[in-house]
Amino acid sequence: MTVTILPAVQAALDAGNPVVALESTVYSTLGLPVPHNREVLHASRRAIAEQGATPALTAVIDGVASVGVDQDDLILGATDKVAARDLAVAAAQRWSVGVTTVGASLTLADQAGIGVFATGGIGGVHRGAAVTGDISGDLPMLGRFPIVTVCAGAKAFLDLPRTLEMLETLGVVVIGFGTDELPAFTAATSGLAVPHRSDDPGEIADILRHRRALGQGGVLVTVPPPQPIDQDLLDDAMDQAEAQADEAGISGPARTPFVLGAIAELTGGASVAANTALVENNARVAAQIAVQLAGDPT
Ligand code: PSU
Ligand code: MN
Repeated sequence: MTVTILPAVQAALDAGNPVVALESTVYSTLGLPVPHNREVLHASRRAIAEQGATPALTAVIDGVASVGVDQDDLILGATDKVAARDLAVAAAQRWSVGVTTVGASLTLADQAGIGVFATGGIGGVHRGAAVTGDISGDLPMLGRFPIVTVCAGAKAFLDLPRTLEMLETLGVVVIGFGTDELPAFTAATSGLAVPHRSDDPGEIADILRHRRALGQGGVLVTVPPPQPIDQDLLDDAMDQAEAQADEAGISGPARTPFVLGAIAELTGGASVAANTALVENNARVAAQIAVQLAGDPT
């Protein structure tokens, strides 16, 4: 499958300049409501550029896997979610617009030779996975590709202890950036310890260099959200949102967008404000790491 790279992104890669890949599901209405999705897409790009790096939004457009997309309106209104497992189908069937998950974006970023990727929260092991088997396809892709993924942990409506266990099994390095505890997406902490801590983007770039030399896969950098929401409000909303999803019989790839939407409604938009702030913040941290990766080892 061919991957098309935007000229500005290709030029940065050719020159050895820092590049940060971005997923696109979070910027579509599957991730965030209008108009917040547009605002945060612009803010993420700006945050990356301010650090001296080039943003590369990934998506499938007219069946072409693209690294560096500037047709924002297509992304913002998209409703077709493309996981890593869907990429080949989206290409063969020439889907008009497919927004990429973390796993699909990592796959495309690796094809393009990009070493740093930013998202909001990764997919993980869902609550009740022992019965439903619902474990995000993001996790094996994090283990597979030698890329630094910057996130705010995993969404707190997931089963976070099991998500950490699965990351351990898959051999993903999990790092707290400025924290000893795993952030829980819009919540400041999960009460779970992170296996490693690093507060230094240069050191994180070095960790990726060593991973590559060993032929090993991904590094997950978890950053506390800058505007966490009230824990009790969130806990109630999550429980209700999960119950609504069960009642409506929502499973598979539709589950995460459904639960995110329900939480946004139940928290009166508080979750959206927290979500947009952390997406932009993660883009900034990712750019700082990309700048270090483009330079010399520390
Ligand atoms: N974080 C958000 N909104 C999102 C997602 C993450 O704030 O929409 C998306 C990401 O693209 C992630 C995907 O890769 O949800 C995981 O979906 P699933 O649980 O179906 O694997
Ligand atoms: Mn799933």
